[in-house]
Amino acid sequence: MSERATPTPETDDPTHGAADTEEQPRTDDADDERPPVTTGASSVVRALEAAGVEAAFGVQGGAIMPVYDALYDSPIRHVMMAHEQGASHAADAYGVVKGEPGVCLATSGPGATNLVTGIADANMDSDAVLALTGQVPSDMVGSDAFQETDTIGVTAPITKHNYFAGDADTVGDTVGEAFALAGMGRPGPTLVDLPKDVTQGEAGREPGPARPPKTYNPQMEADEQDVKVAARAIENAEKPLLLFGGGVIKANASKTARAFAIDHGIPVVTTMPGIGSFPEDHELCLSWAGMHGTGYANMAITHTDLLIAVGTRFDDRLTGGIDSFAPEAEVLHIDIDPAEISKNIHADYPLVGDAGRVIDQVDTAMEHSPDAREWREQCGQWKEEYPMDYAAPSDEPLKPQFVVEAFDEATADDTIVTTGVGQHQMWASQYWTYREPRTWVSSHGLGTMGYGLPAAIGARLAADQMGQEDRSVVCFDGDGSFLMTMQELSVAVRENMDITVAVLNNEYIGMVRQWQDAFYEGRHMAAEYNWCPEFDRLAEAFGARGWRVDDYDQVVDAVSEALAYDGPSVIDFHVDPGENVYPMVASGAPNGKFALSEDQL
Ligand SMILES: Cc1ncc(C[n+]2csc(CCOP(=O)(O)OP(=O)(O)O)c2C)c(N)n1
Repeated sequence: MSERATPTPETDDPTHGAADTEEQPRTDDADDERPPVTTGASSVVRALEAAGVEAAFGVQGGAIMPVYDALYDSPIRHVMMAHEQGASHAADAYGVVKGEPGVCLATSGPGATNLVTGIADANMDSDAVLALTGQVPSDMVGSDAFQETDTIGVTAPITKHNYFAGDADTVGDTVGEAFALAGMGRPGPTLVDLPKDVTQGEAGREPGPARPPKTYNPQMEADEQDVKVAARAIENAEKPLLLFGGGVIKANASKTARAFAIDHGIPVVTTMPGIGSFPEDHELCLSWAGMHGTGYANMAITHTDLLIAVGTRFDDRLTGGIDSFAPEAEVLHIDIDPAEISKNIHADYPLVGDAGRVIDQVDTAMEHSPDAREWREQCGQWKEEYPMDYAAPSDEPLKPQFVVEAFDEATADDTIVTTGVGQHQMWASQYWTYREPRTWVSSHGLGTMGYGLPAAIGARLAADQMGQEDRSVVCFDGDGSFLMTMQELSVAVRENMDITVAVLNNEYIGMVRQWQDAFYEGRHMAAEYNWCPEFDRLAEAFGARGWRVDDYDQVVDAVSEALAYDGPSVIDFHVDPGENVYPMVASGAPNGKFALSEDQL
């Protein structure tokens, strides 16, 4: 949530960012080497370069061709995706991993509408993405021209801001502004719609540096008086609980947040997007709370007397019933977006500002830590009482949780995990121990099936560009989710990307089947695939490596062979179709009423 576009995430320096590109002027020599800006399209590309953009994901087409033509001369690495949805998810994940806005491109009409799911996804998760869309020439707008869609109208509700470019000379400035805005303050997707006459039109000037609009000045520090009052509340709390949301990671504030929790001995739960902000193997960590969060995180939320929430929008998957959320607690809410304060959950102590800076302010204002020894012991007891485990009887099929654990065991702590949406996503978040920010890359707010594979492509490129070629990228996918975007495997093969896809194949759209069993008397309407392709053979047909695994004794070898293969690989794990995700808090129920089996729902 800080001003950023940082080349190295987790610097905990919220002052650098896109707006600072002005501080790094190019040398005259470098200027001389570049062809002059002659068209709107070359100005667009020059603006991207000036903002430090190193990669873009997209699909060609008539109205965006001038921009692609200008990219021909650019060092920006363009990854041609199979589908524009894949481009938007890849850009999103690239941005998450790299800590700067990801860029995607599409032509007008269907190209732009295919981007929409990824833009909406980025918007829900406050991920910084810049989308550039071609548009029919300005004088044809409104005429139902070939491939004309009102992209501005369609994307207005799902972007932080969007722009209709009107002038070849200034279009580069607009693109720079959109890039800076996407990454600054509370991040989000921005879009610039580029009519063909504007990108083809003559331009004679270099775009200026990427700068957010002058009117956009997010508050970085909280009011000092409010901070003092909040500090007293923390000192006096008997059962304080930190709730770290995705905003902690976006603000590059994980180090600061960790130090605060540890110095003051305050237990931590995270939201799902906040996974990785605090090491899950730390004794203070209760992992994530909410619908499928841990029993102990949900118990802590239920009994805390002061919930210190940082960078979260209190999504309903976290809160369950609003009225029953954290019933014994006062709420201290730190967020950079004032619109989030008391939107869903009333904040007794609202602190608006950048997560890292405000935590620092509160820390400085605190005269002593709360006396939370008994509370910490209580949280520890809940961990023992409600452990995350699963039964794996030998007469039942392979359990998906075992596969997740096997991958976690076989990979380093900095491994990046991406997922589709469904049961597999929940197991990937429950049975993997996340220790670092920006290692958990998933679709939270929108819940977009198909996010996993294109996200793995974006994550892979980001890691490679950061010089982390040895880092593993693992995508846990469902059979249903994989079927939605698996064509992007062609991209991974073409670009020789080292990613491993683990399909937790239950031959169901399993999360729907679980809900049908729990809430619709087991009527499996449109939830069962009575036929599924052989994903290992399909992978081989794409030019990737493929394995099929049915039994426990095949898991370890397949995992290590797939990880060792330097290129895209797919393991089709045939897992127990009847396995369910627990714990589960039913929609709208109190967090403390989590079920551990179907009969408790
Ligand atoms: C694009 C999209 N369509 C529909 C849904 C509704 N939905 C949520 S989970 C789910 C099942 C996912 O099935 P699969 O990917 O096989 O994963 P599983 O639950 O079996 O692990 C569906 C259909 C969704 N989240 N996204």
